[in-house]
Amino acid sequence: MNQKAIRCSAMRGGTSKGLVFLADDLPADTAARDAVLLAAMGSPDPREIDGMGGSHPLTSKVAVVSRSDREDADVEYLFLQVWPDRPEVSDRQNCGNMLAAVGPFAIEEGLVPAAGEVTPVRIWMRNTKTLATASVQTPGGRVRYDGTARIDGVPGTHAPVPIEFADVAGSSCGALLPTGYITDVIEGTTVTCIDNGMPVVCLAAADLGVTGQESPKDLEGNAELTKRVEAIRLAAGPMMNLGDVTHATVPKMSLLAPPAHGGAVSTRTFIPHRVHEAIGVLGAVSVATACMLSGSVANAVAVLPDRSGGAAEIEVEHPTGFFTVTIEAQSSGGGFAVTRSALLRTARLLMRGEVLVPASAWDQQGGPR
Ligand code: NQM
Repeated sequence: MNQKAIRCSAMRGGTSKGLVFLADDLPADTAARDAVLLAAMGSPDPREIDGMGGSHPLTSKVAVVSRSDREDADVEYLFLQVWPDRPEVSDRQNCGNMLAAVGPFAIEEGLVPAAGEVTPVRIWMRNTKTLATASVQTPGGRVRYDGTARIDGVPGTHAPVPIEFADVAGSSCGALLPTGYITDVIEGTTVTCIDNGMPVVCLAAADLGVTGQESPKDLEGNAELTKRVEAIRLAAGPMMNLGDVTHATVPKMSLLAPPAHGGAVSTRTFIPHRVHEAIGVLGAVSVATACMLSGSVANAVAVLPDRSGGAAEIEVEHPTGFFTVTIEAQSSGGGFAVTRSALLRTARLLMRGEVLVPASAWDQQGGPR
């Protein structure tokens, strides 16, 4: 046989799309696994024409799911970013959009039994060693995908998948403010480096000579801007405890401006070379948190909602609409701690079956178990 068939599902999670595998269906060896995933996606090739990838980082994603032995989790989720145009697979970031697909997948695959109208799935996110709980609609014991929830960046309405994070501060960088400061000056630009689930460098769009309302295409086509943003990113990496980030997909670079559509802040986010058509989930959580932090670059441009209780609903504007993040934070004695973040996603099972890779991809690197 010159092709190898591997069980998997294709799923949309939030505003992203990718393949979802059971860990046992992939090679245990990392190099062998990555070779298989590159072949499955058709990378390296900007069009990913010989595979399932969608030729953009947002549609070239992989989730690997397994049962968890942890007391506080039902399943484990490893996110892998397959670069469309480079033969690289990275586990150096998490993805809150594909996370939305993990709960439904876990129930579909029998890893978690449906429990009434709504089944909470506790997910250990292996990339960042943090926990999330996704609430999946399961009337009659089956995952429900249709519904009335709308998220910007996805046409139509679907069943809601609310997601809660207890504590994701310092998930990749070790601290909410990894440099130890609320602002730093990097390459002559004042920035706020923050990690509340995703390492993000917040920059004022105006400081970079743009309005922050440009389209992703226009920003990607601005050679002077992209060069400057990348220079700041490469310098920020070691300062954020991420080491050399030349080949990493973090930190994300979020250009911020005052809100233009009644939200709290306007964003255009380099992830890190393409500009997001919306904004990543945990990227939005980090930006929303920065908005609440007095003295930050984000706080300076944000228009914050009134906060009666502890929670704030921060409406993050992005190129295709809004992303609402609920943040509960406590400030005391000069300190600032986020106690809870919550948001809404939707997800949909698109295909279930087998992905076929050339046998040579499966057999190389010593082959699977
Ligand atoms: O920040 C894109 C996405 C993401 C990541 C990216 C994400 C997150 O939209 O949690 O969801 O920033 O690489 O899928």
